Amino acid sequence: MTIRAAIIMGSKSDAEQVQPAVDLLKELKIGCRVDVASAHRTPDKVEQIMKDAVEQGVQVFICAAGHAAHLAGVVAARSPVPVIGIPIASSDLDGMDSILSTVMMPPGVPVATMALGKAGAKNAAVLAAQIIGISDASVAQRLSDWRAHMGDQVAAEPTQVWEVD
Ligand code: RP5
Repeated sequence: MTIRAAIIMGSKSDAEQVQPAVDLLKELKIGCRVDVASAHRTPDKVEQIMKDAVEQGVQVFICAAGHAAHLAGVVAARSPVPVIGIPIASSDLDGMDSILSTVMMPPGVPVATMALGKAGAKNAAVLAAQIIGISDASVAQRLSDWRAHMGDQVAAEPTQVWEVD
């Protein structure tokens, strides 16, 4: 399978929060690599992963990190392809630090910042699929089917009624 997306997380401890992105990319049959590397603790590893992933032809990076989360920004500084950031709540500030670190990029170096944690991870996979789907009709179709199914599930929820005296 061709590698189309690259997920990098700042620590193995982020894995549970990132899992929805992994699951959805698999469900949509999008080839992906997943690495653990820290912008602060292993900057050389981050750079090597980036180089390898770009050579492999990835079309989007998904970067998840907590605390002063610079991973997505560091990748965006050099990436020729779009970077999606997932802030992770892993510090005493409950993720406000990682949200601000990920979203407040300076002009010219964008990071498409998702919601915090698992919801953000799922949305990162959806956005990645939309990006890849621009040039791959089969991915676009699978995403469209997935979204329709998601809508059907919500639409099928019945009305709940209860009476009070
Ligand atoms: C961040 O620090 C990581 O992304 C993680 O969210 C947090 C804690 O990392 P560990 O100390 O669990 O490795 O860089």
